[in-house]
Amino acid sequence: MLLNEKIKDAFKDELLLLVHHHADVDSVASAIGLNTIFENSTICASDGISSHGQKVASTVDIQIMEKPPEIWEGTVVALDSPNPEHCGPVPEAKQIIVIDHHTKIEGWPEGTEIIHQPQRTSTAEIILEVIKELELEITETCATVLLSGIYTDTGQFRHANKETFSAASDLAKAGADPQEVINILDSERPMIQKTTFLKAAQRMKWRQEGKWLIAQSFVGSFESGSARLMIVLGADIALVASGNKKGEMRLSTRASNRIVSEGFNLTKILEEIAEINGGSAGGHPGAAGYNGKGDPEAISEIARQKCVDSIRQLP
Ligand SMILES: [Mn+2]
Repeated sequence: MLLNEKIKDAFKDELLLLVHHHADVDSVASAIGLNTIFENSTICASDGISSHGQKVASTVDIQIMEKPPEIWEGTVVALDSPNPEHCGPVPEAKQIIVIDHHTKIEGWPEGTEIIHQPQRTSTAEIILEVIKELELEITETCATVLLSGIYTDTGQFRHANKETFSAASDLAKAGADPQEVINILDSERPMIQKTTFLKAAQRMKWRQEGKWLIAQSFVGSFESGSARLMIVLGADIALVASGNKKGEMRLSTRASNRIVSEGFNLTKILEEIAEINGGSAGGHPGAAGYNGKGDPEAISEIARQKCVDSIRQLP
């Protein structure tokens, strides 16, 4: 059972569904899934929604709050966000509930109820379980949106496990249409995204370390999509960094299934960067991100060196 009595009661209160910064499809889908079921809920995205997240949001008629209130007279539900920095500022509330599947959850205030299922391939799957346990009915829209969260977070089912397919099957039974999910998410990319991906490829440098290929590039936005595409091109590890004039930088990383299955873990590497440079890191062994301050090239280079060290320790 995922839910205790305290959590069940908290769901009866006014809900603020908080997605993480630059919210991805899984986070947005989890929020919309709950929003279709709980009338007394509001979705809040304090730092924007990714382009794919927006596509999913545009399939339903909802208002998304852009600035969280300082105090919320009810329950705050943080979705797909392993720490408060990822979705902050988090309002003061009667109860905070975190629902997440990232490897490591930390930094939440005392009294927070945490539903942590790192074996799950998406937060959307945990939302399905929560809805089932609360014995609420899943609408067709809810099912389709949750399926889009699973579809995206599993890299179109490439990282799926047995539980993923079982959840997807339940959603299909509840009326989710797989073709609709593909139509929503695989429509043509905006021009700015296409040109950014091509620039990422143009600026890419790669090196071989033993039997593994490490690629690095720099862009102004769309780091994670760029990193994912470098894996498609053949890299085993992709590091893509961006920075802004305020001195903030972001590093998005991806690793191939093959190197992850040998024990390589990007989250560990980015957590080491956070230890040296401050900022925050999080993710999964094959897909992780770092946000902090500093020179994107220098930080990316440190990460690359750490990847090399880690490769040398693989069996
Ligand atoms: Mn997720």
